[in-house]
Amino acid sequence: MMAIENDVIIVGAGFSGMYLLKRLREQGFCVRVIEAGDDVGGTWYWNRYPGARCDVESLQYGFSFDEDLQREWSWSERYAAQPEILSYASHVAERFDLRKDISFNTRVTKARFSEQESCWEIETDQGTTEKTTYLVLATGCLSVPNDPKIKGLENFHGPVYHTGRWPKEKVDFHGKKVGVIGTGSSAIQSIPLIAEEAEQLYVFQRTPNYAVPAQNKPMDKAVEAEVKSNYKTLRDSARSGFSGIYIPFAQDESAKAMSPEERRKKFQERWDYGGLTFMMSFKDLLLDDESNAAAREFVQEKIADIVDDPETAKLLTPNTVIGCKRLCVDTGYFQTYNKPHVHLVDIAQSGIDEITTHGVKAGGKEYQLDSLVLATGFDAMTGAIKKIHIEGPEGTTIQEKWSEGPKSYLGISVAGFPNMFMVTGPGSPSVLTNMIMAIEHHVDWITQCLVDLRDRGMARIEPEVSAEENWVAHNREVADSNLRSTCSSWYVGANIPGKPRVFMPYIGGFPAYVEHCKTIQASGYDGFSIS
Ligand code: NA7
Repeated sequence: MMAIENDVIIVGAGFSGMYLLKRLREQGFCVRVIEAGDDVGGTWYWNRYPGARCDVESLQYGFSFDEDLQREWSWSERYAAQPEILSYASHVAERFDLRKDISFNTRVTKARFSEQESCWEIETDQGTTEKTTYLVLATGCLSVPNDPKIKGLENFHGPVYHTGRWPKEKVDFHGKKVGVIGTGSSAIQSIPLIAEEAEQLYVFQRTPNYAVPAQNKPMDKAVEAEVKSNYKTLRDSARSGFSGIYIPFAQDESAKAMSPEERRKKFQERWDYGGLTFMMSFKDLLLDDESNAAAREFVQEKIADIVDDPETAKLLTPNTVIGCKRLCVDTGYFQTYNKPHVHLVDIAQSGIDEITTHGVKAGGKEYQLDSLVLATGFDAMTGAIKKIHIEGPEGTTIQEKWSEGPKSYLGISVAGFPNMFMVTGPGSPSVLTNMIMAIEHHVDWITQCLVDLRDRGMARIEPEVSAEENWVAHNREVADSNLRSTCSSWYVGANIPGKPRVFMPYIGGFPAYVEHCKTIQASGYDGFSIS
């Protein structure tokens, strides 16, 4: 019988896997990370499309776990772009000597729990097999690209790029007729830059999205120095914020409590400030449709002001709840449609007819193209986990367990899958927060859990079915009271044909969630069975 070589195998070397490796290693665990890419960085490794940028401010996005690390690193912009974040990931890997424990270019294909040996048997696409006591899925929330099933796609004569799987080498669109399919965040970030190069750009839009300006700018050195003189204050404020983000404005009023003029003034202030804080203009924008309507009308008017052609402006204007689909943050997106070589093609009614060898056919008309960009998003939150054949001791797979939507306890663990943890899994605040805050919290919780088990001479932990059911019910209850659960977004799996519609992230707020996890840990793992 093969020995159990590892205490912990971590799948994924994005920010979750990297920090987890560091924490567990310093606690004396034998840890191996398995990563499909050829280097660290996760989301920021794969999403190299032009304009890819974080929509959380740089000073809040970096790791907080090491005082020297957060002081020594300098971000060049208010919102960091992908290349800089990837350099940061590389810097972290070097600083903590992480790469030596990471197997790159290796994808985990199968994980089976052996009851007999009480361990996970891991198989990879490189033909390797390893055993581990604990398995941690640090596979990311947006890591499996959604490849749309469009008739004829395989016949297209030119290169086809997916934003979530962008090549490392620079893609040059100069002199090219380019088609972009999709108008979500990735499209909204990339279109202005693709338009700078392309000879002609055709954007195929099924659903328009709201976007607010990032108001990105070079890092204000005075602000940076002030933050670094007392980083803890910023981090503490971020952790106490609903989304794990520090917002420099009070948000204690209802939009309905103000006159339309006062409301506009406040929206305008937030618009000028930039970024996702727009949705925090008032406390009830995602709780009350009337308040939400005030916010969306403001943005609708902005689109009409920015876009010269009234017909194009109308097509670009959503009329749904703002913030229901994740709000996009842009730099010059709507302005790009004022360029004569940028064309919006409305495919809302009947989608794309087919992709031909030389273009895209929609509404009976063929658009001749040299290159195609699929900005069609991800199989979010559950995609990467369900891609691995994960089999619990009873032979049940995660695919079967989650056939009606994900079920978890705290978004960290799953009943029927002992000694398996997820970082920012479905059922945790994850994508509704500053991911770094959520990752650090989960990693610290999981590390403490493994240390506690070791101290107690235990080696098996699994949530009880009743605790999981209660957590799932609580998730549903908070989601039902929030406007965010009311539309066809990737939060509910609506972007993937056939995916069960369940609001996947926990929307009760980051501080409440952290408190909950803390109580459970302090109680000796209430809701978990330990042996
Ligand atoms: P999104 O937000 O899921 O956007 C994907 C876009 O692609 C969206 O406009 C979709 O239209 C469109 N889409 C998807 N499939 C098709 C097909 N088959 N035909 C036409 N159009 C299609 O993904 P992003 O990568 O932009 O952003 C994901 C997150 O990453 C984002 O929220 C940030 O958190 C970062 P639809 O709306 O479904 O009609």
